[in-house]
Amino acid sequence: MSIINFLRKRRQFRRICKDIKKVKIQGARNIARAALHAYSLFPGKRAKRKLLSLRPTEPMMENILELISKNPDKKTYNYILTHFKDAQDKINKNILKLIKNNDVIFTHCHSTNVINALIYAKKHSKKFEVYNTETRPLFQGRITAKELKKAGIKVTMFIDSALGIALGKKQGTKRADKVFLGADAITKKGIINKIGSEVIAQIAKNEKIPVYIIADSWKFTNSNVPLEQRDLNEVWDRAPKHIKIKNPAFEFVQKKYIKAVVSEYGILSYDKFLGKV
Ligand code: RUB
Repeated sequence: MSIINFLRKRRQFRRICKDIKKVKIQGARNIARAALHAYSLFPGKRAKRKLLSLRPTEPMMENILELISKNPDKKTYNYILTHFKDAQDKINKNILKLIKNNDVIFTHCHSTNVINALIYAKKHSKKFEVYNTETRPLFQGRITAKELKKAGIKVTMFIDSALGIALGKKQGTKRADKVFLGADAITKKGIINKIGSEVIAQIAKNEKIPVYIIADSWKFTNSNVPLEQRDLNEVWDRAPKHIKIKNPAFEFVQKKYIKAVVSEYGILSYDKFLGKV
């Protein structure tokens, strides 16, 4: 490799790492895909360790880095990319069966698996609207709202603490018919997703609104998944000293709150999904 080529690749690798760390590249699938590309620039243990250190709650990234590090060739690289596409295509078709005309779908944060499926449903003439939450402190909900709006889907964004209003029929809003959440990790006992997801699932259960997890099955892991704690400055930049701040990025949603997992395997109850992975 020429020195110019080496420097160019190093710059690219560092840029991807920075963007993943800063959540400019966000969501399990986008992170895994970017990590795959970064790894292919400098295949090896060091690159793998570095990438895995960036977002600790990302088993999909771990799964694909495991795959590519065992067979660091073009064939495996393409196999992984094809999987992402095929899984999403199947998820999209399953979502089409789930959405009824005039549904109000509630979603949280920004999930590529969820958004692509909603856009597919819209393109296939489903009439529905979306309620979403802004998702403090990094406002990924704004990305969701913008992408849905661009696709011609009616979207209403709520502040996070208005969850109860967005889900139940209160203060002039309709009742949500379904909750669609993405997942960073799927485990035997439940899923891990953006902070707020557990409260959403609990309110939905009280309101008898079904919660669906829309996710590629490669997010499944048998390992213990650490829950990422993020920089306190994201919550309050230059906060006065001696104020303790917490910034948990993710939380666990027990499987008892989940009506079904919508993956490339179909729309399956949690336990049936586990039987497939
Ligand atoms: C994103 C988030 C998403 C899942 C699934 O969190 O919680 O719901 O990652 O996303 P963050 P996808 O913004 O902190 O990465 O469907 O894109 O894999």
